[in-house]
Amino acid sequence: MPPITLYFLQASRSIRTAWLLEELGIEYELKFSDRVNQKAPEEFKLASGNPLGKFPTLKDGDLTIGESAGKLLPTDAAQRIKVRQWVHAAEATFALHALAILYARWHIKDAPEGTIEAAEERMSANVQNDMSWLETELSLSQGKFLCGDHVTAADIMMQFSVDFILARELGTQGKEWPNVNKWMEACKNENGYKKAVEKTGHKL
Ligand SMILES: N[C@@H](CCC(=O)N[C@@H](CS)C(=O)NCC(=O)O)C(=O)O
Repeated sequence: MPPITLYFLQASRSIRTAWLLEELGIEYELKFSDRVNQKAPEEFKLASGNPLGKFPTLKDGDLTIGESAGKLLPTDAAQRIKVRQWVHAAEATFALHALAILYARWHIKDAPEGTIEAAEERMSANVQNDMSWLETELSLSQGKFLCGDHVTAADIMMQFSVDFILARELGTQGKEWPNVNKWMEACKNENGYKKAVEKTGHKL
């Protein structure tokens, strides 16, 4: 069997899949690309075979898989449902709200002075709502991760979205979420995460 290949775009959600593969102990080959003008280069998109040209993309033989949501589900039914909730919230809620702000910064360059800042302040309400929800849920967890004391797919999906929000200050407006910071530290101290970062050079 040829190894699984992970197409890894730098400074992207690709870290989720690398972390997941490390947690599962699956060997993989890495193909890297940096961004050019914030985008993935055309030849990298073509090589990956992903019709959307988005990353991470995973290739396993004839199978090409996009979308970073992965495995690592607990056995307890209620906990599994919670994990699935976070897996979807990472993209459909946290990333959605934060990316609206990022795209405004990227694409509305010729707006009159102050327009983007004003729009950003309004759009930040969603991000802050999301972060407060996460802050409360973390206080209710029985362990240092989102669903107890072990890493699950919930942490792997949510970690990137939240790290990105904090690093780019997308809607944070100077606010702090202490439980979120503690959880982020716990994620970054995980062996699987550290190995993934070491192998890929991931850096926001
Ligand atoms: N929902 C997808 C989103 C994938 C995505 O948008 N990836 C971005 C990087 S974070 C990308 O490949 N951008 C390159 C481009 O648009 O050229 C996932 O979770 O994997």
